[in-house]
Amino acid sequence: MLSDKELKDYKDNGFVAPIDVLSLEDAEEIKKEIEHIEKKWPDELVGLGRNNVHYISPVFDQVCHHSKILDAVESIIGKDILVGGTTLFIKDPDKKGFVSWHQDAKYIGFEPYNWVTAWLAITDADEENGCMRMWAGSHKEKIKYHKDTYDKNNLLTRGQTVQNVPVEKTTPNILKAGQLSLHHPMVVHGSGPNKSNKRRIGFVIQSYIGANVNQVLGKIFVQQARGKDKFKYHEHTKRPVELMNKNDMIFKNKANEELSKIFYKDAKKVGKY
Ligand SMILES: O=C(O)CCC(=O)C(=O)O
Repeated sequence: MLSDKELKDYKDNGFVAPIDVLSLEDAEEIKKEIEHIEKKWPDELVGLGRNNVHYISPVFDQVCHHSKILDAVESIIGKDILVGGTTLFIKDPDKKGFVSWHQDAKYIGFEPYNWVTAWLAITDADEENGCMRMWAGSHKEKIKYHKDTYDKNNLLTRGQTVQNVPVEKTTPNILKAGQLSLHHPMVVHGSGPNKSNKRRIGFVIQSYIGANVNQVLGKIFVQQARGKDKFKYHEHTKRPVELMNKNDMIFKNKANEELSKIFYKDAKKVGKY
């Protein structure tokens, strides 16, 4: 479970980090799984496909159900925990990918806000390679206006951007491979481009939701991670037992089509993710 100090950090700042979860070796295994999928199925993790890799890979599935992560998550949202989706945020060194300032609650559609986003570092994440930066305390304010920019290097779906963020007041979320951060639905955060010569990889459970959380913009599929689901708002799905099983791949695509409808609800155009 999170310590009192960690819980206070989360409540005061809207995020808590670093939390030790995996060994370096475990993180390296996950990186190898990504490289293996990319080599054998080059289209699988591209665009919309970066979402919900836990449906087609037991390695990622096990991360979502990892007891250390769930203990920390339980401290925040309680014991009835569902996995509501995952996303791989990969920044290659030769690309200009960045993530604009945003609040997850603005576009994800989970209500009430009894949910938390878990960002697991598969490689080290630091200021040079474009770790997240968090605007501490911004989760206590309202949902802010986001301008849809559709910048081609923005890793967010529609380039949704909060303007006038006091960057000098933001905190870098520096993590070693295997460490986790948890952030609040309302905290403003973003990340700059990768200026190093290595990949920066984050596997993001986006998000862990309490069983009492509905999806108000569309449909999602969930897995029971802990406790019970007495609300039954969502369709439950099974866990993968082998990598890239055909039926699991079809299911992942179907789930991602539904996710796309949520991400682009009322958007003027559809971006590449
Ligand atoms: O990986 C990043 O740099 C940003 C990820 C993000 O915005 C999120 O996990 O909510």
